[in-house]
Amino acid sequence: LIATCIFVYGGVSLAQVEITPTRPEFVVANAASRDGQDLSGSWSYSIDPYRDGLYGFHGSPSGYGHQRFAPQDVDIATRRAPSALFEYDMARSPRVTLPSSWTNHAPEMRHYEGLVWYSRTFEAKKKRGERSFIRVGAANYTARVYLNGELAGTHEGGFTPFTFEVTDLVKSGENNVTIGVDSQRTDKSVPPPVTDWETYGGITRPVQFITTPETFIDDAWVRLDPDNRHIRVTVRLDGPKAASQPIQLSIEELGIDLREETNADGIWTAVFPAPERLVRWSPENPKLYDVTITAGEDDLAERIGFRTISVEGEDILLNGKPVYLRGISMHEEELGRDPSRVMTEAAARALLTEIKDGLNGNFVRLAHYPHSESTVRLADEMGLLVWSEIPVYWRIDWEDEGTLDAARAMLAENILRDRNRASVILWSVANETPVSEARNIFLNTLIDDVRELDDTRLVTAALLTSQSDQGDGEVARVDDPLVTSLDVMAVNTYNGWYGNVPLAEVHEISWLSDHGKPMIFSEYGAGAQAGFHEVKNPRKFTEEYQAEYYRQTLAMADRVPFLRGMSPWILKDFRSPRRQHPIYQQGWNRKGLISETGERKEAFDILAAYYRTMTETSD
Ligand code: GCB
Repeated sequence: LIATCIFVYGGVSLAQVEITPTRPEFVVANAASRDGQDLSGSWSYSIDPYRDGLYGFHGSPSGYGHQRFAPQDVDIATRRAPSALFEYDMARSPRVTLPSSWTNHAPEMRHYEGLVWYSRTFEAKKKRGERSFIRVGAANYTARVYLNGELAGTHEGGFTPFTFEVTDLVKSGENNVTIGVDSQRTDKSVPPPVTDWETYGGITRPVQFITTPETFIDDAWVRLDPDNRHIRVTVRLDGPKAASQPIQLSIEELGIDLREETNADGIWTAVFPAPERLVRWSPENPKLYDVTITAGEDDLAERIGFRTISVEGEDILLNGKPVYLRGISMHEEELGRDPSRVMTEAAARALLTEIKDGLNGNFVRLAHYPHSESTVRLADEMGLLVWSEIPVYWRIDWEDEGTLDAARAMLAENILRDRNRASVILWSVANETPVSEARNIFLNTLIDDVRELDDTRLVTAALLTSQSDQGDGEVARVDDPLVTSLDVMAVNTYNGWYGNVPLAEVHEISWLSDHGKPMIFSEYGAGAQAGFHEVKNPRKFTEEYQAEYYRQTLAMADRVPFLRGMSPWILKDFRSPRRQHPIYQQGWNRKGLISETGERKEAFDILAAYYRTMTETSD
């Protein structure tokens, strides 16, 4: 299936872009359910701003390096050889609880961008015929994983999981795992160094030591076919006995029990009629079924919802019926004055409940990068439709092959992790990227990847629009050439906050599109400091200004004939180093409808009432 094509632009033949998506070596579907150990907990850490652990003097090889020794060895070595020189000692370094970003390990690490070493030990017992892996849920931005001093693998990308096999490195007894995490990005990274959110370097999701049988179910995808009448299954085994292996799929509640065999590549695909009594998953009834797959010595349990999502003309259809996306955007940042991007299930539940019950929403945009798997699983369970995106944000190096490879890898890791989640309806490939030929090629490659990895969902990207007043009032046009490749047009629009249109006139803006596709407002928003009020002639950052901004924008939205949903910016105030107004911002982007501690601002009720009316009229 490997096809290549040559893109030529600006007179230069840029590169051969491989069409086959960059798949991770291991998917490890439902990794949290795997045997092994959760290595969350106490780790020692040491900062390494000059990357001495990687390179020695004048860039020579690293010598001992932080990763070479188990924590206790440094002390033992210097006792034995008093002249030995170590300028770190992981055993006596401070300890922190992982997962966590290092923003709050110590005050001086608040804005640290660079390398940090983490180390801990764990006990293991080697068994014949068993494989072992280290899996990291997310480490921002690059990571190097060592087991017992040996490099197990490296990874780029701060928001998607990665798994390295350590079967040959692990030993019975005590093992040392050391992870070097480097948050520094360059102009070739995804995202680039400048964004509008806190970097949160560190290991922000669980680290697991996983054991599996020699041949195991690496990937299993069970979904309702877009025809709404069949269930499709794709399972991939990994290991020496992957080929021609008996395999079984059961969904007891539906009386489904299939037994077949994998093909010569260890893959099993099946299509069978969906039973009459299959209940379709929806926000109103987020029905999940227990699905079990068994192959040889391995089995995998999943909870899966079945639904279709499609587009017909300017409508988005959920299970064949038009749906309006009553949403909001959110960052992965928990409530509280000192967040560290560790989204526990409870923390995610607190935020998603504000959307579902507080705002009467049915949709969340998980911006601007893949959020944790447990958040998406919670959306499945609670009944919230999800927009999932990768951090192709603002100014990416569109012409760099390494950058494209990094983005493609993130996309594949994200889709393969979450394509069993009924809640996810939209894969987004970019946010607010300036139009150019090179950018279009880059993003179209990603769009092709999505369609190859998952043909059951919609593709979108958050775009910018052009806007002008040629005597007939302000008119906004969706004229980004990327629209032709997308299923759903999404635009970010900030009239009344950024730009020159006076707030009082925002409701008069007209929208034009001749694409015949549905559009959603992927962002609009205004900042307000919770508790800052000015009733008469309110200025920016008052709750009243933000509330009026919502009134105006919603009145504008009512006049857009092809608008099928929105995810305003944003549920909660979030940390952003760009936002340093000493009174109103103090390092926080204040466009939240709730403050960082959960206080609702006036605009919250305006959006909640708007969405409530929509549910009443659609019932
Ligand atoms: C945007 C960006 C978002 C920013 C927001 C803002 O258009 O997509 O990441 O945080 O504007 O607040 O300016």
